[in-house]
Amino acid sequence: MDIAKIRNVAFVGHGGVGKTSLVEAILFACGASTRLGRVDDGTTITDFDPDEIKRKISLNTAVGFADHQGHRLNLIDTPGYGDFVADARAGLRVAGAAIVVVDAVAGVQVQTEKVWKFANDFALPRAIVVNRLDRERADFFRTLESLQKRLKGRLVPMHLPIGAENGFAGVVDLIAMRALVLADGKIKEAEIPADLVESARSYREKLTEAAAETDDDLLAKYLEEGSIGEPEMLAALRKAIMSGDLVPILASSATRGIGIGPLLDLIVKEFPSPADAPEVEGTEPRTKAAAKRAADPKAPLSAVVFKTISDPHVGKLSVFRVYSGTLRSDSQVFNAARDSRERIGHLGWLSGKTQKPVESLGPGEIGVVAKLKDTLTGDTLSDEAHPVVLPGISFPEPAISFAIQPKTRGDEDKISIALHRMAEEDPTLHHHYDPETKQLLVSGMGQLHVEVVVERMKRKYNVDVSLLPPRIPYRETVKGRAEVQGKYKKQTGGRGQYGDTWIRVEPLTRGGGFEFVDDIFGGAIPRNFIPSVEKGVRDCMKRGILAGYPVVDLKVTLYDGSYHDVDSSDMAFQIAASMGLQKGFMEAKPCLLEPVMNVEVTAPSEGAGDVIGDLNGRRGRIVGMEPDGDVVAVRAQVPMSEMLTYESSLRSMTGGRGGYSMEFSHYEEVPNQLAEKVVAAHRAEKDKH
Ligand SMILES: Nc1nc2c(ncn2[C@@H]2O[C@H](COP(=O)(O)OP(=O)(O)O)[C@@H](O)[C@H]2O)c(=O)[nH]1
Ligand SMILES: [Mg+2]
Repeated sequence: MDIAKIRNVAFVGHGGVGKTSLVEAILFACGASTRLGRVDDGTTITDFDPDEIKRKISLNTAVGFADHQGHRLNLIDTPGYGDFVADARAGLRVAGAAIVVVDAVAGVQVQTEKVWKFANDFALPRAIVVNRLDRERADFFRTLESLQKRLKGRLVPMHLPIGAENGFAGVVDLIAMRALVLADGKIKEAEIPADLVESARSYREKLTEAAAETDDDLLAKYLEEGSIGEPEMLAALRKAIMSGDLVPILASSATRGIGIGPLLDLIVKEFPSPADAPEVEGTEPRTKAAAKRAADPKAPLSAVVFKTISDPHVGKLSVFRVYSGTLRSDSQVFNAARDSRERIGHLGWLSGKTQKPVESLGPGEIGVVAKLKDTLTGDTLSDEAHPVVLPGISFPEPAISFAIQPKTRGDEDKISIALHRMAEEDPTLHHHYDPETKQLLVSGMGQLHVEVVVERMKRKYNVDVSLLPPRIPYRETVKGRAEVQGKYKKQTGGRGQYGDTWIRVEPLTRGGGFEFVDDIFGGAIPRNFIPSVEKGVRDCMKRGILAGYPVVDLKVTLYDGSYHDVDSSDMAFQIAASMGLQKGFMEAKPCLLEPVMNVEVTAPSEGAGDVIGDLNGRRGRIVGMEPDGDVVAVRAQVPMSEMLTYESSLRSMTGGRGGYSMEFSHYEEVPNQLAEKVVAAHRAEKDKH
């Protein structure tokens, strides 16, 4: 395949703006599909997953390919809903350009801003498509204003809409200065409608001006002569779009098929091919030296996996983009970061869930391969003789955790296999078993994300689970001192039991753990029973005394006791020590400790006051605040128990524009009133059993 004729384009934007519908319309227009699918019918090529069909939203990045005027278009359709938008980053990572889709009613939305930043991270050239122009209250010019105000860059219309709302019938192409109008179900070229001629001229002028502005010589000429020639203008425009200096704005209705042809023209004529991109830079894994790879089919291989699909029947599929060299079917490649040789079986081009077999894939191409054993999303495949690791793909840390419980006893193994597989295809899904709370915790980007995981687990792996809020891992400790006797004596028939201990219970500093001191003199307790005492104390601490949580930061000194020649035993001393500790603990001002989290919230600046007030209400302590443009990052320490419902509160406080992450910081004493509730809950639980 001719590298110069490949276009890898990612469609990104807020959820529900029509990305999937646009990709569908393009695939259909190019003849890559024989019928135009609809998101609402669950028949599109790129929303093929049953969960996507059920919810009518994209959850995964998917790829479709089409051939147009001798060009190969790889269209990367990405999700736009908050919980899933991280996958859009993966799609952008391998794209050569981005189409940022916005809704003509809603304008710039939360995720529009997010994907815009993602596209900045990869310095991608891009265009904006104002879609759904046929809807009621759709307004191209209001949307234009919202775009120019909220997104940074030189944003200029390349199209104007003809008609509005239900009367939206076509577009004026400001480059060719022609109209493309829908008539009898077909797009036809026409004269620019009389009432639009003036504004078309003025917007073409703006486009020319913007193009000239990106080139000093051209600008000088433009200012001097008042105009520039068409070929110069087109060349400057292309250069400016390719460099990202200028972002053209187009108009469309994906479902009516308006604006699709010009969008295709833009992709083919103005967007870069993989040959236009600079050499990719990575590292040589052994020497850690910088290594470059050119988009040359004869260069050593480098390819980046940007999506992993895991299916219980088909196995694992890895979707990748080749950067250099040629990947062939039935070959072996090297995953240097994991030090693993991978066998390449059959290669394919990917169109939604369908594969088209292909012998080899060259630079710039996107393809799929089955059954790589160690390779995960973000990994580089290379040639073992010339290994290289290209930059991976970063995914955000999970924001929310749930405990997961099987509905059927004995399903634990199936759950852990399912979670393992699902985490392979979804880098934002994390899980771990907490031995203390005895809960399996599943963490994700939000509630919807975790709910989708649960459904997928049922459908694909046939395990039914319920979600519970995670149990808070409280701790118990003391604030005071006590000296007590723990004595166990039993004499009923046969051999009796006798153990007698005197212990001192004291607090250690926070994080001090446990210290056992043997302070026995003169053989009050024989040496061989001292470890029994320590074991009795430790076991009791593990079980908890106040509310069933482990005891920490405690010093126990064994300083006296007595024994019986016949009746004393290991067991008797363990029991005596445990009885002593329970008594001493309760006398030494016991208290509960709770985990406190480091929380970082990002919110629009105008919402910062609400966010801080709310964190204070959650017993939080604000430790810092950093403005960053229109958003502000608030750092705080908040008890974990107050953060269980944070996601939905933050969403409603910030209109969905806020985000947060958290991690464990330290333990702190629980205020009295709350501690009483935890203790009471423990008693109630115990009484039930
Ligand atoms: N009226 C109208 N509806 C559209 C248009 N494009 C998409 N839709 C509808 O908007 C909804 C979301 O579209 P979808 O392609 O899934 O958006 P995505 O989330 O950005 O991929 C679906 O119900 C589509 O049928 C359009 O141009 N006009
Ligand atoms: Mg979609």
